[in-house]
Amino acid sequence: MLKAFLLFFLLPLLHVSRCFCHESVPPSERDSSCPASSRINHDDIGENPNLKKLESVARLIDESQRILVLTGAGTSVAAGIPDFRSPGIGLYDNLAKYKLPYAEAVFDVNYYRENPYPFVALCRDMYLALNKAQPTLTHYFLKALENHNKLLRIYTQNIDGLDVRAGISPRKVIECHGHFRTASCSKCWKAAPIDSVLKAILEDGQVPICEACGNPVKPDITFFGQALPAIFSDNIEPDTDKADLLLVFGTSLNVAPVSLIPSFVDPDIPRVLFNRDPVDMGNAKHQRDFFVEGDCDTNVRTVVELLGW
Ligand code: CNA
Repeated sequence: MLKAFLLFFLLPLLHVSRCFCHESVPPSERDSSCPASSRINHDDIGENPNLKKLESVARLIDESQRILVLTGAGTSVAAGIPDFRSPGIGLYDNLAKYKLPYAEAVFDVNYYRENPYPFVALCRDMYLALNKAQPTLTHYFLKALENHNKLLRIYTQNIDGLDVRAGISPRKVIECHGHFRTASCSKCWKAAPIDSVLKAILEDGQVPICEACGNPVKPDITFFGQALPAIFSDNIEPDTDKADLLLVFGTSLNVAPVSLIPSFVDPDIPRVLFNRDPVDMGNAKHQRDFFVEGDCDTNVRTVVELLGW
């Protein structure tokens, strides 16, 4: 009920602020009585500073059947796609040439209707990078979760389509912030043919215009101020109710309503954050949180070796 209430009010994409570590691992979770750890080859794993914690994580994965996954831009950084908020290298620190009133304006639907040129210019660079990118080790790990019948669903904030390109079934992936496969008007929401929209943006450097109302058209990636795709609200409540483990990868959890997903799972469900930075997952009632610091691919490699997959 609370989830439905929050989702109703937070359905439009919103920016929120977070920057703090939430970790509470009871001592019982910190030992290494992991069934998978009997298969460890320490020579292969090397000196991962998170090894003890990862043994507990591998045990949780081994024991779970309905793993819910939440991914963000950090999952695809190793594929050559910059994230938004990493200082210096993230997209938001490299937008000066567009003279935006604030960084997020480039993805704001109201701003786009008034001034579509910054997004159109950015889209050309972004789309080329997305097209060249190949799935990362973390994407293939998620595919392995599906192969082992452990994957309930992936909620991704990414718009790069790399989950499906890693071979994960589309029905297992919810693209919370949309994708580049379709397009529509930013005002009347009439669908427009994606091929001509991409041609206008990528080849001609032009703003695609809606034939019905004359406003700028854009690919169906979700902008701030826009509702999330219905597939998100249709599935989030049953999925968070069913989950027996939550894995979160490479996100600053700064964008609502996706940032609420970790607080939607029951407090007794373990939550694992794989991220370079500490991030608050919300809901202090959770007693079984793990923060695995560092690059997700590095830590996922260790988990895979611990699991013997
Ligand atoms: P963000 O706010 O840029 O946060 C990324 C987080 O990932 C940060 O906390 C980083 O420290 C962390 N990180 C970076 N690299 C790694 C790594 N290799 N391993 C582990 N952690 C890492 O991005 P969010 O995803 O939180 O923000 C949501 C936005 C980003 C969504 O609306 C996306 O559409 C948007 N986005 C998507 C892509 C993509 O599709 N690949 C790229 C850039 C931004």
